[in-house]
This record gives sequence, structure tokens and C-alpha cells, in this order.
Amino acid sequence: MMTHLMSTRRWLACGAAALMMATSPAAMAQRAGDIEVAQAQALPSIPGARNGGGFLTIVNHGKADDKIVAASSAVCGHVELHTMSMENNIMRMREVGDIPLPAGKTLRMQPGSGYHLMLMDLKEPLKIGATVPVTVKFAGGGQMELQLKVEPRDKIAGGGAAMPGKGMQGGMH
Ligand SMILES: [Cu+2]
Repeated sequence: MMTHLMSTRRWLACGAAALMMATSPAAMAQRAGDIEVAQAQALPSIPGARNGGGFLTIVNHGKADDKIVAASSAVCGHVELHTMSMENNIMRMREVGDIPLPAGKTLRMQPGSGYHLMLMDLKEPLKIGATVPVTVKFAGGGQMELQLKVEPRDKIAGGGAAMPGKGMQGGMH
């Protein structure tokens, strides 16, 4: 684990251009124990917005439930775990204590509903093509250093699916 963390840091130091060349969607898949992060993505931030949205596709290959209990990133002040839902015809986000990863299931975070990582107080805008380092901690004790690729909304979580309310919360992320 230690070795892995150190090599990740060294890799980060290579700069954005190298990161972009080295990073294809297939290369994003990362596994630690039973937890596999198949996709790690973020939406481009709205100009002037202080916050951004991060979205993971996570497979729990294990027989035990796990959950995300915390996340952090160097690109923002702090990262909150959020869920979004429709309440009285208004999209609302709220912070949650954890994001469940049930045994044997895949969690696909998507813009517009359900769970996401909220990158609070961005230090700079998230631009398409950029890579955002995020550390995610699990209840099982493990943690993963992920590289979220900033991609257009229709590319998130395999994307393309027309979702009701898709355009509605564009201002929120
Ligand atoms: Cu949010």
C-alpha cells in the first residue's frame, strides 16, 4: 500500500500533459481488495461555481457490504458525500454520512440523481480533459487514490441515457 501511494504521488508530479496521455477510460479501473472503481469522473464546473461534482462507478466484488465514509482532494477545500433527489418537484442535494456499497452490487453515480462526491470550494475550475486527484476512504479501512477525469455530462457513468430532469440541475454542479 505504501509503495503504491508513493508511486501515485510521483506520477502526479509528471504534470497534466503526461497524465492526459497516460489516462484512457480503460486505464481508470482500479481495484483494492473487493472494491473496484470502474470509472472515476467529474463534471466540468460551471463558470463561477464554487463547487463541482464527482462521480464513481464502483463494484463491490465481496460478500460483505462496504461503504464510502470520506473523501478528500487537493483541488478543493473539502469533499462532501452527497445525495440528490426530487422533493416537491425541486432537485435537492444533502450531505450524507456515508455512501453504501452493498455486497455484490455496482454503484453507478450519475449526475441528476442519487449519490455523488461534492467538491466544495474549488481552488480552480474543473475543465474537460483535466484530471482531479481524489482520495476515497472506505468503512473497511482501505482507501484509494483516484484520478477523476473531467468529462462532459453525457460521458459520465457510461452516459448517453436520456434522464428526466437532465437539464434541470445544470446550475447545481
Ligand atoms: Cu452535491
